[in-house]
Amino acid sequence: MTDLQRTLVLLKPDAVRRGLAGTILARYEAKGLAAVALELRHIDAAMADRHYADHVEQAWYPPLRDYITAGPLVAVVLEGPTAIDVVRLMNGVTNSAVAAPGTIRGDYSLSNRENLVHASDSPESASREIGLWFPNLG
Ligand code: FUP
Repeated sequence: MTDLQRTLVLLKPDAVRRGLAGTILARYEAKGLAAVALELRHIDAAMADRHYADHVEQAWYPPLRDYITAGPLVAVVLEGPTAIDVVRLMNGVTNSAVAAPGTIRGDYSLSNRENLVHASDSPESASREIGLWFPNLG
């Protein structure tokens, strides 16, 4: 299938802390996406800086770094047809307070920072992020 894609998804520390990791992963699976790599990780500041390389200069980055390193998260590579856009649609917009009901952020979060999930936003980002998180994935 020519539109088969992989995307890097993080079930961020608030998702794990709140016991929502399984619920969120189940939604992706029910949609038809397959996990091809999955790992519980507690990352340090250096890894956070690599993952959020595009954001490290933002004023809101230091609290974001504190949050993403505060506890374990689940890193997942999901695969399926047009997976990159599908997962972004399922996640909803960044600010959970205005994310549409029916999306993961819209259903389970009110926060602009603690918004439960990350997903690659383009094929280039997916390639970079999958290489960063799962360097041995074939
Ligand atoms: P998204 O692609 O929806 O995950 O959002 P961005 O890449 O724009 O931002 C990455 C993360 O930075 C968001 F998930 C939450 C955090 N963020 C803030 O903490 N404050 C902001 O004003 C914007 C984003």
